[in-house]
Amino acid sequence: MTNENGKGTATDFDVVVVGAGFAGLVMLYRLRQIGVTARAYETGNGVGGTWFWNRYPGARCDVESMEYSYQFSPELQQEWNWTERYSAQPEILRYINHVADRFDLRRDIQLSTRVTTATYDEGNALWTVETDRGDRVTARFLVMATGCLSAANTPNFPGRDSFAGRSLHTGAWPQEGVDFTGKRVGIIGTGSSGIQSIPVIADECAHLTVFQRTPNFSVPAGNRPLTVAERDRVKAVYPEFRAANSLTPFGVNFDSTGISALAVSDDARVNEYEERWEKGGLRFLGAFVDLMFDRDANATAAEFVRDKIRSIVKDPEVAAMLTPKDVIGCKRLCSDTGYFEAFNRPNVKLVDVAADPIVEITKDGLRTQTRAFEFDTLVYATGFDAMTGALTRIDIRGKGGAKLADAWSAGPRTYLGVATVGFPNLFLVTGPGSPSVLSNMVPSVEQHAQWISSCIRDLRDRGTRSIEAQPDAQDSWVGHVNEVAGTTLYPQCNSWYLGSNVPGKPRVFMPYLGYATYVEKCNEVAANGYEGFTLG
Ligand code: NA7
Repeated sequence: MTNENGKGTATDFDVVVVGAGFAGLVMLYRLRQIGVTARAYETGNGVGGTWFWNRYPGARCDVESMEYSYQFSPELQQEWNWTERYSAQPEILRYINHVADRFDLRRDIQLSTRVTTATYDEGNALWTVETDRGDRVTARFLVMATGCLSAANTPNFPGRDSFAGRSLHTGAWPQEGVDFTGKRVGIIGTGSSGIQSIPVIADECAHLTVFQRTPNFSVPAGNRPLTVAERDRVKAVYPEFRAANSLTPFGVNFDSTGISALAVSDDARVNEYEERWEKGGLRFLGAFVDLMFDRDANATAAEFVRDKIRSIVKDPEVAAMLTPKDVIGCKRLCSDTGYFEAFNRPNVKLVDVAADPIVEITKDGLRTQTRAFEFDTLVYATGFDAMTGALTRIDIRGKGGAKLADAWSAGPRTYLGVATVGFPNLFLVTGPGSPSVLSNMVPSVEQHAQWISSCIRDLRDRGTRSIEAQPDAQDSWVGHVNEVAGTTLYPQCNSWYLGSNVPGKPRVFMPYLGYATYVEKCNEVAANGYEGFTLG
Protein backbone atom coordinates (compact mmCIF):
# COMPACT_ATOMS: atom_id res chain seq x y z
CA MET A 1 0.00 0.00 0.00
CA THR A 2 1.26 3.49 -0.71
CA ASN A 3 0.23 6.91 0.39
CA GLU A 4 -0.31 9.34 -2.45
CA ASN A 5 1.28 12.18 -0.61
CA GLY A 6 4.75 11.38 0.42
CA LYS A 7 5.69 7.76 -0.32
CA GLY A 8 8.38 6.80 2.09
CA THR A 9 8.72 10.23 3.63
CA ALA A 10 9.35 10.26 7.34
CA THR A 11 5.97 11.78 8.11
CA ASP A 12 3.54 9.57 6.21
CA PHE A 13 2.27 6.14 7.17
CA ASP A 14 -0.42 3.80 5.98
CA VAL A 15 -1.66 3.51 9.54
CA VAL A 16 -1.25 5.51 12.71
CA VAL A 17 -1.86 3.54 15.89
CA VAL A 18 -2.55 5.40 19.11
CA GLY A 19 -1.25 3.52 22.13
CA ALA A 20 1.40 0.88 22.73
CA GLY A 21 -0.16 -1.37 25.32
CA PHE A 22 -1.36 -4.92 24.69
CA ALA A 23 -3.61 -3.63 21.87
CA GLY A 24 -1.12 -1.33 20.14
CA LEU A 25 1.63 -3.95 20.10
CA VAL A 26 -0.40 -6.73 18.50
CA MET A 27 -1.86 -4.19 16.07
CA LEU A 28 1.65 -3.24 14.95
CA TYR A 29 2.57 -6.90 14.64
CA ARG A 30 -0.47 -7.62 12.44
CA LEU A 31 0.05 -4.52 10.30
CA ARG A 32 3.62 -5.51 9.65
CA GLN A 33 2.42 -8.95 8.60
CA ILE A 34 0.23 -7.45 5.89
CA GLY A 35 3.06 -5.24 4.70
CA VAL A 36 1.79 -1.76 5.53
CA THR A 37 3.69 1.02 7.23
CA ALA A 38 2.64 2.06 10.69
CA ARG A 39 3.65 4.38 13.47
CA ALA A 40 2.39 4.04 17.03
CA TYR A 41 2.36 6.98 19.40
CA GLU A 42 2.44 6.27 23.11
CA THR A 43 2.09 8.80 25.93
CA GLY A 44 4.16 6.77 28.39
CA ASN A 45 7.92 6.61 28.25
CA GLY A 46 7.63 2.86 27.92
CA VAL A 47 5.29 0.33 26.33
CA GLY A 48 2.65 -1.48 28.38
CA GLY A 49 -0.43 0.76 28.61
CA THR A 50 -2.51 -0.27 31.63
CA TRP A 51 0.43 -2.23 32.99
CA PHE A 52 2.80 0.67 32.50
CA TRP A 53 0.61 3.13 34.43
CA ASN A 54 -1.03 1.01 37.13
CA ARG A 55 2.02 0.32 39.29
CA TYR A 56 0.24 0.81 42.58
CA PRO A 57 1.16 -1.62 45.37
CA GLY A 58 -0.66 -4.92 44.96
CA ALA A 59 -1.61 -4.36 41.28
CA ARG A 60 -2.42 -7.75 39.85
CA CYS A 61 -4.46 -9.14 36.99
CA ASP A 62 -7.76 -10.85 37.84
CA VAL A 63 -7.57 -13.18 34.82
CA GLU A 64 -5.26 -16.19 35.14
CA SER A 65 -1.79 -15.73 33.62
CA MET A 66 -2.06 -18.70 31.27
CA GLU A 67 -5.10 -17.00 29.74
CA TYR A 68 -4.04 -13.37 30.06
CA SER A 69 -1.36 -13.54 27.40
CA TYR A 70 -1.00 -13.36 23.63
CA GLN A 71 -1.71 -16.33 21.39
CA PHE A 72 -0.61 -14.89 18.02
CA SER A 73 2.74 -16.61 18.30
CA PRO A 74 2.83 -20.29 19.31
CA GLU A 75 6.56 -19.89 19.99
CA LEU A 76 6.02 -16.99 22.38
CA GLN A 77 3.26 -18.95 24.08
CA GLN A 78 5.63 -21.85 24.67
CA GLU A 79 8.67 -19.81 25.66
CA TRP A 80 7.21 -17.55 28.30
CA ASN A 81 6.95 -18.93 31.82
CA TRP A 82 4.42 -17.23 34.07
CA THR A 83 5.39 -17.63 37.69
CA GLU A 84 2.06 -17.06 39.44
CA ARG A 85 -1.55 -18.07 38.93
CA TYR A 86 -2.44 -14.37 38.67
CA SER A 87 0.39 -12.17 37.47
CA ALA A 88 1.41 -9.09 39.33
CA GLN A 89 1.94 -5.85 37.39
CA PRO A 90 5.76 -6.06 37.20
CA GLU A 91 5.68 -9.50 35.59
CA ILE A 92 3.06 -8.46 33.02
CA LEU A 93 5.08 -5.36 32.18
CA ARG A 94 8.20 -7.52 31.73
CA TYR A 95 6.21 -9.77 29.39
CA ILE A 96 4.98 -6.83 27.30
CA ASN A 97 8.52 -5.49 27.03
CA HIS A 98 9.72 -8.94 26.02
CA VAL A 99 7.09 -9.04 23.27
CA ALA A 100 8.13 -5.58 22.02
CA ASP A 101 11.74 -6.77 21.78
CA ARG A 102 11.11 -10.26 20.49
CA PHE A 103 9.06 -9.02 17.56
CA ASP A 104 11.17 -5.91 17.03
CA LEU A 105 8.15 -3.65 17.46
CA ARG A 106 9.93 -0.70 19.07
CA ARG A 107 11.16 0.71 15.78
CA ASP A 108 7.58 1.65 14.91
CA ILE A 109 6.77 3.21 18.28
CA GLN A 110 7.34 6.80 19.34
CA LEU A 111 7.21 7.01 23.14
CA SER A 112 6.54 10.02 25.38
CA THR A 113 4.18 11.40 22.76
CA ARG A 114 0.52 12.17 23.26
CA VAL A 115 -1.75 12.38 20.24
CA THR A 116 -3.69 15.63 20.59
CA THR A 117 -5.75 15.89 17.39
CA ALA A 118 -6.78 13.68 14.51
CA THR A 119 -8.62 15.19 11.56
CA TYR A 120 -10.16 13.38 8.62
CA ASP A 121 -9.75 14.84 5.13
CA GLU A 122 -12.72 13.47 3.20
CA GLY A 123 -11.43 14.48 -0.22
CA ASN A 124 -8.20 12.56 0.15
CA ALA A 125 -9.48 9.90 2.57
CA LEU A 126 -6.61 10.61 4.92
CA TRP A 127 -6.19 11.26 8.62
CA THR A 128 -3.87 13.98 9.84
CA VAL A 129 -2.59 13.31 13.31
CA GLU A 130 -0.91 15.84 15.57
CA THR A 131 0.96 15.26 18.82
CA ASP A 132 2.13 17.25 21.80
CA ARG A 133 5.66 16.89 20.50
CA GLY A 134 4.87 18.82 17.32
CA ASP A 135 4.48 15.83 15.00
CA ARG A 136 1.99 16.24 12.17
CA VAL A 137 1.64 13.11 10.08
CA THR A 138 -0.85 11.73 7.61
CA ALA A 139 -2.14 8.20 7.41
CA ARG A 140 -4.88 6.40 5.48
CA PHE A 141 -6.13 4.67 8.64
CA LEU A 142 -6.22 5.59 12.29
CA VAL A 143 -6.39 2.84 14.88
CA MET A 144 -7.24 3.81 18.43
CA ALA A 145 -5.56 1.28 20.71
CA THR A 146 -6.09 3.60 23.64
CA GLY A 147 -7.38 1.13 26.22
CA CYS A 148 -10.69 0.92 28.04
CA LEU A 149 -9.39 1.95 31.46
CA SER A 150 -6.72 4.50 30.73
CA ALA A 151 -8.21 7.96 31.20
CA ALA A 152 -7.89 8.54 34.94
CA ASN A 153 -10.88 9.90 36.81
CA THR A 154 -9.84 12.29 39.56
CA PRO A 155 -12.93 13.80 41.19
CA ASN A 156 -12.90 17.56 41.11
CA PHE A 157 -13.23 18.07 44.86
CA PRO A 158 -13.11 21.71 45.98
CA GLY A 159 -9.57 22.56 47.09
CA ARG A 160 -8.10 19.58 45.23
CA ASP A 161 -4.84 21.38 44.53
CA SER A 162 -4.42 22.80 48.01
CA PHE A 163 -3.19 19.55 49.60
CA ALA A 164 0.37 20.14 50.80
CA GLY A 165 1.28 16.45 50.96
CA ARG A 166 1.69 14.05 48.08
CA SER A 167 -1.32 13.23 45.85
CA LEU A 168 -1.25 10.06 43.76
CA HIS A 169 -3.65 8.32 41.38
CA THR A 170 -3.45 4.53 41.24
CA GLY A 171 -3.69 4.70 37.45
CA ALA A 172 -0.67 7.00 37.11
CA TRP A 173 1.62 5.59 39.75
CA PRO A 174 5.23 6.89 39.96
CA GLN A 175 7.69 4.57 38.24
CA GLU A 176 10.14 4.77 41.10
CA GLY A 177 7.49 3.53 43.57
CA VAL A 178 6.31 5.18 46.76
CA ASP A 179 7.68 4.64 50.24
CA PHE A 180 4.82 4.73 52.73
CA THR A 181 6.98 3.96 55.76
CA GLY A 182 5.89 6.02 58.74
CA LYS A 183 3.31 7.93 56.69
CA ARG A 184 -0.30 8.77 57.43
CA VAL A 185 -2.16 7.88 54.25
CA GLY A 186 -5.68 8.60 53.01
CA ILE A 187 -7.16 6.59 50.15
CA ILE A 188 -10.38 7.44 48.30
CA GLY A 189 -12.06 4.59 46.45
CA THR A 190 -12.77 0.92 47.04
CA GLY A 191 -12.93 -0.47 43.52
CA SER A 192 -10.42 -3.03 42.34
CA SER A 193 -7.46 -0.63 42.64
CA GLY A 194 -8.37 0.36 46.20
CA ILE A 195 -9.12 -3.23 47.17
CA GLN A 196 -5.77 -4.48 45.84
CA SER A 197 -3.66 -1.67 47.24
CA ILE A 198 -5.25 -1.16 50.68
CA PRO A 199 -3.78 -4.31 52.34
CA VAL A 200 -0.31 -3.59 50.96
CA ILE A 201 -0.29 0.10 51.87
CA ALA A 202 -1.74 -0.73 55.31
CA ASP A 203 1.15 -3.08 55.90
CA GLU A 204 3.70 -0.40 55.15
CA CYS A 205 2.28 2.87 56.43
CA ALA A 206 1.77 4.25 59.94
CA HIS A 207 -1.95 4.83 59.47
CA LEU A 208 -4.41 4.41 56.64
CA THR A 209 -7.83 6.05 56.35
CA VAL A 210 -10.05 4.48 53.71
CA PHE A 211 -12.79 6.71 52.28
CA GLN A 212 -15.48 4.42 50.90
CA ARG A 213 -18.52 5.65 48.94
CA THR A 214 -19.89 2.24 47.95
CA PRO A 215 -18.87 -1.08 49.49
CA ASN A 216 -17.76 -3.61 46.90
CA PHE A 217 -18.03 -7.34 46.58
CA SER A 218 -14.67 -9.08 46.52
CA VAL A 219 -13.60 -12.71 46.58
CA PRO A 220 -10.17 -14.02 47.57
CA ALA A 221 -7.84 -14.13 44.55
CA GLY A 222 -6.30 -17.42 45.69
CA ASN A 223 -3.09 -16.36 44.07
CA ARG A 224 -0.14 -18.75 44.39
CA PRO A 225 2.94 -19.77 42.46
CA LEU A 226 2.28 -21.74 39.27
CA THR A 227 4.01 -25.07 39.23
CA VAL A 228 6.00 -26.22 36.22
CA ALA A 229 3.58 -29.14 35.88
CA GLU A 230 0.58 -26.79 35.76
CA ARG A 231 2.24 -24.63 33.11
CA ASP A 232 3.24 -27.66 31.07
CA ARG A 233 -0.24 -29.10 31.23
CA VAL A 234 -1.66 -26.01 29.55
CA LYS A 235 1.26 -25.60 27.14
CA ALA A 236 0.78 -29.15 25.87
CA VAL A 237 -2.73 -28.23 24.68
CA TYR A 238 -2.47 -24.46 24.33
CA PRO A 239 -4.39 -24.15 21.02
CA GLU A 240 -7.23 -26.33 22.32
CA PHE A 241 -7.19 -24.46 25.65
CA ARG A 242 -7.53 -21.11 23.85
CA ALA A 243 -10.19 -22.44 21.50
CA ALA A 244 -12.31 -23.78 24.36
CA ASN A 245 -12.10 -20.46 26.23
CA SER A 246 -13.03 -18.51 23.12
CA LEU A 247 -16.37 -20.31 23.00
CA THR A 248 -17.47 -19.03 26.40
CA PRO A 249 -19.56 -15.86 26.98
CA PHE A 250 -16.65 -13.98 28.59
CA GLY A 251 -13.90 -15.59 26.52
CA VAL A 252 -12.42 -16.88 29.73
CA ASN A 253 -12.64 -20.12 31.65
CA PHE A 254 -15.07 -19.62 34.53
CA ASP A 255 -15.44 -23.36 34.92
CA SER A 256 -19.20 -22.97 34.72
CA THR A 257 -21.38 -25.65 36.24
CA GLY A 258 -23.94 -24.86 33.54
CA ILE A 259 -26.85 -25.06 35.97
CA SER A 260 -29.15 -22.61 37.73
CA ALA A 261 -28.46 -21.56 41.30
CA LEU A 262 -32.13 -22.21 41.98
CA ALA A 263 -32.06 -25.77 40.65
CA VAL A 264 -30.01 -27.19 43.52
CA SER A 265 -30.54 -27.62 47.26
CA ASP A 266 -29.40 -24.91 49.68
CA ASP A 267 -26.59 -27.18 50.90
CA ALA A 268 -25.36 -28.03 47.42
CA ARG A 269 -25.40 -24.34 46.49
CA VAL A 270 -23.43 -23.25 49.53
CA ASN A 271 -20.94 -26.09 48.98
CA GLU A 272 -20.38 -24.90 45.44
CA TYR A 273 -19.76 -21.31 46.61
CA GLU A 274 -17.54 -22.51 49.44
CA GLU A 275 -15.38 -24.56 47.11
CA ARG A 276 -14.98 -21.66 44.72
CA TRP A 277 -14.27 -19.21 47.55
CA GLU A 278 -11.51 -21.55 48.75
CA LYS A 279 -9.96 -21.90 45.28
CA GLY A 280 -10.24 -18.17 44.74
CA GLY A 281 -10.72 -15.93 41.74
CA LEU A 282 -13.51 -14.68 39.53
CA ARG A 283 -14.56 -18.25 38.73
CA PHE A 284 -16.75 -17.68 41.74
CA LEU A 285 -19.25 -16.28 39.24
CA GLY A 286 -19.11 -19.50 37.22
CA ALA A 287 -20.82 -21.31 40.09
CA PHE A 288 -24.19 -21.01 38.37
CA VAL A 289 -25.27 -19.87 34.91
CA ASP A 290 -27.96 -17.45 36.03
CA LEU A 291 -26.01 -15.38 38.54
CA MET A 292 -25.89 -12.38 36.21
CA PHE A 293 -29.39 -12.89 34.84
CA ASP A 294 -31.70 -13.68 37.72
CA ARG A 295 -32.04 -11.56 40.84
CA ASP A 296 -32.97 -14.48 43.09
CA ALA A 297 -30.06 -16.56 41.85
CA ASN A 298 -27.73 -13.60 42.29
CA ALA A 299 -29.00 -12.98 45.82
CA THR A 300 -27.79 -16.43 46.90
CA ALA A 301 -24.20 -15.60 45.85
CA ALA A 302 -24.40 -12.08 47.24
CA GLU A 303 -25.61 -13.33 50.61
CA PHE A 304 -22.84 -15.95 50.73
CA VAL A 305 -20.21 -13.22 50.28
CA ARG A 306 -21.92 -10.93 52.77
CA ASP A 307 -21.71 -13.74 55.34
CA LYS A 308 -18.01 -14.14 54.57
CA ILE A 309 -17.40 -10.41 55.10
CA ARG A 310 -19.22 -10.56 58.45
CA SER A 311 -17.14 -13.57 59.48
CA ILE A 312 -13.81 -11.97 58.52
CA VAL A 313 -14.25 -8.43 59.84
CA LYS A 314 -14.18 -8.44 63.63
CA ASP A 315 -15.86 -5.11 64.36
CA PRO A 316 -19.56 -5.58 63.45
CA GLU A 317 -20.00 -1.88 62.67
CA VAL A 318 -17.07 -1.92 60.25
CA ALA A 319 -18.33 -5.19 58.77
CA ALA A 320 -21.74 -3.62 58.18
CA MET A 321 -20.14 -0.66 56.40
CA LEU A 322 -18.12 -3.02 54.19
CA THR A 323 -21.11 -5.15 53.27
CA PRO A 324 -22.50 -4.36 49.81
CA LYS A 325 -26.25 -4.20 49.45
CA ASP A 326 -26.69 -4.52 45.72
CA VAL A 327 -26.25 -7.19 43.09
CA ILE A 328 -22.96 -9.14 43.09
CA GLY A 329 -20.99 -8.81 39.84
CA CYS A 330 -23.00 -5.79 38.76
CA LYS A 331 -20.04 -3.57 39.47
CA ARG A 332 -17.10 -5.63 38.29
CA LEU A 333 -16.38 -8.27 40.92
CA CYS A 334 -13.04 -7.69 42.64
CA SER A 335 -10.58 -10.33 43.74
CA ASP A 336 -8.29 -9.54 46.61
CA THR A 337 -5.51 -10.70 48.85
CA GLY A 338 -6.38 -9.85 52.45
CA TYR A 339 -8.71 -6.92 51.75
CA PHE A 340 -11.39 -7.46 54.37
CA GLU A 341 -8.76 -8.73 56.83
CA ALA A 342 -6.97 -5.36 56.53
CA PHE A 343 -9.85 -3.72 58.39
CA ASN A 344 -8.97 -5.75 61.49
CA ARG A 345 -5.66 -3.88 61.73
CA PRO A 346 -5.40 -1.18 64.37
CA ASN A 347 -3.84 1.22 61.85
CA VAL A 348 -6.73 1.09 59.32
CA LYS A 349 -9.85 3.20 59.65
CA LEU A 350 -12.90 3.08 57.38
CA VAL A 351 -14.95 6.21 56.70
CA ASP A 352 -18.31 6.02 54.93
CA VAL A 353 -18.36 9.00 52.59
CA ALA A 354 -21.81 8.12 51.27
CA ALA A 355 -23.18 8.91 54.74
CA ASP A 356 -20.71 11.73 55.39
CA PRO A 357 -19.59 13.08 52.00
CA ILE A 358 -16.23 14.63 51.25
CA VAL A 359 -16.74 18.38 51.01
CA GLU A 360 -13.22 19.54 50.30
CA ILE A 361 -9.57 18.65 50.11
CA THR A 362 -7.56 20.76 52.53
CA LYS A 363 -3.89 21.62 52.96
CA ASP A 364 -3.57 18.86 55.57
CA GLY A 365 -5.94 16.23 54.23
CA LEU A 366 -9.67 16.40 53.65
CA ARG A 367 -12.89 17.42 55.27
CA THR A 368 -16.16 15.53 55.21
CA GLN A 369 -19.44 17.14 56.24
CA THR A 370 -18.78 16.36 59.90
CA ARG A 371 -15.03 15.77 60.33
CA ALA A 372 -11.52 16.73 59.30
CA PHE A 373 -8.83 14.15 58.47
CA GLU A 374 -5.09 14.71 58.24
CA PHE A 375 -2.54 12.74 56.30
CA ASP A 376 0.78 12.99 54.49
CA THR A 377 -0.20 11.17 51.32
CA LEU A 378 -3.55 11.07 49.50
CA VAL A 379 -4.21 8.22 47.10
CA TYR A 380 -6.99 8.57 44.55
CA ALA A 381 -8.17 5.04 43.72
CA THR A 382 -11.08 6.67 41.94
CA GLY A 383 -10.96 4.80 38.67
CA PHE A 384 -11.32 5.85 35.07
CA ASP A 385 -13.49 7.61 32.55
CA ALA A 386 -13.91 4.12 31.16
CA MET A 387 -14.23 3.05 27.52
CA THR A 388 -14.83 6.52 26.05
CA GLY A 389 -12.56 8.87 28.04
CA ALA A 390 -9.34 8.01 26.22
CA LEU A 391 -11.10 8.62 22.88
CA THR A 392 -13.10 11.75 23.65
CA ARG A 393 -10.14 13.45 25.35
CA ILE A 394 -8.43 13.54 21.93
CA ASP A 395 -9.79 16.10 19.47
CA ILE A 396 -10.93 13.62 16.82
CA ARG A 397 -12.71 15.23 13.86
CA GLY A 398 -14.47 13.18 11.21
CA LYS A 399 -16.53 14.09 8.16
CA GLY A 400 -17.51 17.74 8.00
CA GLY A 401 -15.25 18.51 10.96
CA ALA A 402 -17.64 16.73 13.37
CA LYS A 403 -16.07 16.03 16.74
CA LEU A 404 -16.21 12.49 18.17
CA ALA A 405 -16.91 13.85 21.67
CA ASP A 406 -19.99 15.65 20.27
CA ALA A 407 -21.14 12.67 18.20
CA TRP A 408 -21.07 10.64 21.42
CA SER A 409 -22.45 13.32 23.74
CA ALA A 410 -25.50 11.15 24.52
CA GLY A 411 -23.32 8.04 24.86
CA PRO A 412 -21.06 6.13 22.49
CA ARG A 413 -22.56 4.69 19.30
CA THR A 414 -20.58 2.20 17.26
CA TYR A 415 -20.94 -0.59 14.77
CA LEU A 416 -19.43 -3.70 16.37
CA GLY A 417 -17.46 -1.47 18.74
CA VAL A 418 -14.86 -1.16 16.02
CA ALA A 419 -16.13 1.75 13.92
CA THR A 420 -18.47 4.72 14.20
CA VAL A 421 -20.60 6.59 11.66
CA GLY A 422 -19.08 9.83 10.38
CA PHE A 423 -15.52 8.73 11.04
CA PRO A 424 -14.31 6.75 8.04
CA ASN A 425 -11.06 4.81 8.24
CA LEU A 426 -11.10 5.08 12.02
CA PHE A 427 -10.88 1.79 13.89
CA LEU A 428 -11.43 1.36 17.61
CA VAL A 429 -9.71 -1.53 19.35
CA THR A 430 -12.14 -2.93 21.94
CA GLY A 431 -14.34 0.13 21.63
CA PRO A 432 -17.70 0.55 23.37
CA GLY A 433 -20.15 -1.94 21.89
CA SER A 434 -17.58 -4.74 21.78
CA PRO A 435 -17.03 -7.41 24.47
CA SER A 436 -13.92 -5.57 25.72
CA VAL A 437 -14.13 -5.30 29.51
CA LEU A 438 -16.71 -8.11 29.72
CA SER A 439 -14.15 -10.44 28.20
CA ASN A 440 -10.55 -11.45 28.62
CA MET A 441 -8.89 -8.33 27.22
CA VAL A 442 -5.87 -9.95 25.60
CA PRO A 443 -7.76 -12.31 23.26
CA SER A 444 -10.19 -9.47 22.59
CA VAL A 445 -7.50 -7.03 21.48
CA GLU A 446 -5.95 -9.81 19.39
CA GLN A 447 -9.26 -10.55 17.72
CA HIS A 448 -9.71 -6.87 16.87
CA ALA A 449 -6.13 -6.48 15.63
CA GLN A 450 -6.62 -9.50 13.40
CA TRP A 451 -9.99 -8.28 12.07
CA ILE A 452 -8.79 -4.70 11.49
CA SER A 453 -5.58 -5.77 9.74
CA SER A 454 -7.50 -8.22 7.52
CA CYS A 455 -9.93 -5.44 6.66
CA ILE A 456 -7.10 -3.04 5.74
CA ARG A 457 -5.53 -5.79 3.62
CA ASP A 458 -8.85 -6.50 1.86
CA LEU A 459 -9.42 -2.80 1.15
CA ARG A 460 -5.92 -2.53 -0.29
CA ASP A 461 -6.42 -5.61 -2.45
CA ARG A 462 -9.66 -4.17 -3.84
CA GLY A 463 -8.15 -0.71 -4.32
CA THR A 464 -10.69 0.75 -1.87
CA ARG A 465 -9.71 3.98 -0.12
CA SER A 466 -12.26 4.25 2.62
CA ILE A 467 -14.59 2.32 4.87
CA GLU A 468 -17.34 3.78 7.03
CA ALA A 469 -20.03 2.23 9.21
CA GLN A 470 -23.57 2.70 7.90
CA PRO A 471 -26.12 4.44 10.15
CA ASP A 472 -28.63 1.58 9.95
CA ALA A 473 -26.05 -1.03 10.83
CA GLN A 474 -24.85 1.09 13.74
CA ASP A 475 -28.37 1.71 15.03
CA SER A 476 -29.22 -1.94 14.93
CA TRP A 477 -25.93 -2.92 16.62
CA VAL A 478 -26.45 -0.35 19.40
CA GLY A 479 -29.98 -1.69 19.81
CA HIS A 480 -28.67 -5.23 20.04
CA VAL A 481 -26.01 -4.31 22.63
CA ASN A 482 -28.71 -2.67 24.77
CA GLU A 483 -31.11 -5.53 24.31
CA VAL A 484 -28.50 -8.05 25.48
CA ALA A 485 -27.54 -5.83 28.43
CA GLY A 486 -31.24 -5.57 29.31
CA THR A 487 -31.46 -9.33 29.79
CA THR A 488 -28.72 -9.15 32.45
CA LEU A 489 -28.44 -7.62 35.91
CA TYR A 490 -25.54 -5.34 34.87
CA PRO A 491 -27.58 -2.18 34.31
CA GLN A 492 -29.10 -2.47 37.79
CA CYS A 493 -26.41 -0.67 39.76
CA ASN A 494 -24.06 2.23 39.20
CA SER A 495 -20.76 1.24 37.66
CA TRP A 496 -18.14 2.38 35.22
CA TYR A 497 -19.71 -0.06 32.68
CA LEU A 498 -22.52 2.51 32.59
CA GLY A 499 -20.37 5.60 32.92
CA SER A 500 -22.12 6.44 36.16
CA ASN A 501 -18.84 6.89 38.06
CA VAL A 502 -18.10 10.10 36.12
CA PRO A 503 -20.34 13.07 36.94
CA GLY A 504 -22.33 14.18 33.89
CA LYS A 505 -21.47 11.13 31.76
CA PRO A 506 -24.53 9.67 29.98
CA ARG A 507 -25.76 6.47 31.57
CA VAL A 508 -25.32 3.95 28.76
CA PHE A 509 -24.22 0.34 29.14
CA MET A 510 -21.05 0.25 27.04
CA PRO A 511 -19.64 -3.28 26.69
CA TYR A 512 -21.25 -6.13 24.75
CA LEU A 513 -21.90 -9.38 26.57
CA GLY A 514 -21.12 -12.45 24.49
CA TYR A 515 -17.59 -12.98 23.26
CA ALA A 516 -18.25 -16.07 21.13
CA THR A 517 -21.35 -14.62 19.46
CA TYR A 518 -19.47 -11.41 18.81
CA VAL A 519 -16.52 -13.09 17.09
CA GLU A 520 -18.92 -14.99 14.86
CA LYS A 521 -20.70 -11.76 13.93
CA CYS A 522 -17.41 -9.99 13.06
CA ASN A 523 -16.36 -12.90 10.86
CA GLU A 524 -19.71 -12.93 9.12
CA VAL A 525 -19.56 -9.19 8.43
CA ALA A 526 -16.12 -9.55 6.84
CA ALA A 527 -17.12 -12.66 4.86
CA ASN A 528 -20.13 -10.77 3.48
CA GLY A 529 -17.92 -8.05 2.01
CA TYR A 530 -18.03 -5.84 5.10
CA GLU A 531 -21.76 -5.85 5.42
CA GLY A 532 -23.00 -2.72 7.19
CA PHE A 533 -20.06 -0.65 5.99
CA THR A 534 -19.85 1.65 2.98
CA LEU A 535 -16.68 1.14 1.00
CA GLY A 536 -15.49 4.09 -1.08
P1 NA7 B 1 -13.41 1.74 40.04
O1 NA7 B 1 -13.80 0.34 40.07
O2 NA7 B 1 -14.20 2.69 39.19
O3 NA7 B 1 -13.43 2.27 41.54
C1 NA7 B 1 -13.33 3.63 41.85
C2 NA7 B 1 -13.67 3.85 43.30
O4 NA7 B 1 -13.57 5.23 43.58
C3 NA7 B 1 -15.09 3.42 43.64
O5 NA7 B 1 -15.08 2.88 44.93
C4 NA7 B 1 -15.84 4.75 43.62
O6 NA7 B 1 -16.99 4.77 44.41
C5 NA7 B 1 -14.78 5.67 44.18
N1 NA7 B 1 -15.04 7.05 43.82
C6 NA7 B 1 -15.05 7.59 42.58
N2 NA7 B 1 -15.36 8.89 42.64
C7 NA7 B 1 -15.54 9.18 43.96
C8 NA7 B 1 -15.89 10.35 44.66
N3 NA7 B 1 -16.12 11.50 44.03
N4 NA7 B 1 -15.99 10.29 46.01
C9 NA7 B 1 -15.76 9.12 46.65
N5 NA7 B 1 -15.44 7.97 46.04
C10 NA7 B 1 -15.33 8.01 44.71
O7 NA7 B 1 -11.90 1.94 39.60
P2 NA7 B 1 -10.65 0.99 39.89
O8 NA7 B 1 -9.44 1.69 39.43
O9 NA7 B 1 -10.65 0.50 41.28
O10 NA7 B 1 -10.91 -0.27 39.00
C11 NA7 B 1 -11.20 -0.15 37.62
C12 NA7 B 1 -11.09 -1.46 36.95
O11 NA7 B 1 -9.71 -1.77 36.74
C13 NA7 B 1 -11.59 -2.65 37.69
O12 NA7 B 1 -12.95 -2.85 37.62
C14 NA7 B 1 -10.82 -3.80 37.06
O13 NA7 B 1 -11.43 -4.15 35.85
C15 NA7 B 1 -9.50 -3.18 36.74
P3 NA7 B 1 -18.42 4.37 43.75
O14 NA7 B 1 -18.41 2.89 43.64
O15 NA7 B 1 -18.49 5.06 42.40
O16 NA7 B 1 -19.42 4.89 44.69
